[in-house]
Amino acid sequence: MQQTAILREPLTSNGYTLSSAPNRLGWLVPSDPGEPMSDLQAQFQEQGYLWLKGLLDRDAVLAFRRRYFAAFRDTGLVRRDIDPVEGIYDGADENKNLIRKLQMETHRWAAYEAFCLAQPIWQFYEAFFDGPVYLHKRKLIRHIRPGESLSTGAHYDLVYLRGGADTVCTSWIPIGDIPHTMGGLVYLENSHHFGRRKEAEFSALNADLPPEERISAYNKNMGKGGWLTKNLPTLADRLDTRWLMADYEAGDMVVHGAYTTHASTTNISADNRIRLSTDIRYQRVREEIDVRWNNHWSFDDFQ
Ligand SMILES: O=C(O)CCC(=O)C(=O)O
Repeated sequence: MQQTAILREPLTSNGYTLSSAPNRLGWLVPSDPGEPMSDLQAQFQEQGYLWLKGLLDRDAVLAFRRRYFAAFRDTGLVRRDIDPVEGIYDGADENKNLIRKLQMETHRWAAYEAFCLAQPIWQFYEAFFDGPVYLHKRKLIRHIRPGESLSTGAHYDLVYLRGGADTVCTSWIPIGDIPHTMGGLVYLENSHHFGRRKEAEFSALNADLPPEERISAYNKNMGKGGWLTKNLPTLADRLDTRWLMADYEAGDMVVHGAYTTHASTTNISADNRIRLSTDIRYQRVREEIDVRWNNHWSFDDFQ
């Protein structure tokens, strides 16, 4: 039986309020990374995602959170009088230029590279893919302020990675605890089937476009920014399914497939905490790699 999600405040995304009816909102199913790999693979095939609890060393994740926010201490992003690991939003006098500059730098830190290449991550993928793996160079760290009006719209990742294998997986890693009120990812239940159908439709529509356009998330047949929609409640109604939320903890890692639809909600942290997360992509090294992801993220790249 589906349980009603009891929320203190409804979740919103880009101005839309998610229904908390039990057939529209639910919880992500956690997985134990210690389970046999064949079970995890079967679960991934069935769900389109794996929420691996405690795969990573919690202290190492929190140390990275501290390091990240410490770098922003002179920008007005975080409160200076509190341990940066807390990531408490200041916002009184934000130096937006300096924040942008530091964002470019943090994406290029060797320490960030090392974080993304932590042994539990690549070893998980080697077992999951049953062979040597590749980490895409283009990786994203996102800090989301409380109340920030723009959330990630509903999309599946293949739209941005069509130049490579559709077996590519995303690791979404909370850097710090991210309870559902803090705007972490929500997943549309069973949407990996929908994603495949949708991509077949896009392929047919894109067939006559020049090759570069055909694989672009921004061509004339796609929604703005490659998103399917910003209207999460209507999408769930249309597919008669649920958005699945979670109380993520530092040490967790979610793996989602290239067709699994996901989005984010507004960070409504009661104590003004900034959501920090990274999303990075792993795949089999032997399979086709989308060359457009062969460089570090920057503000003016394609996404
Ligand atoms: O963290 C977000 O808001 C978006 C992340 C995302 O779209 C992804 O992990 O693929």
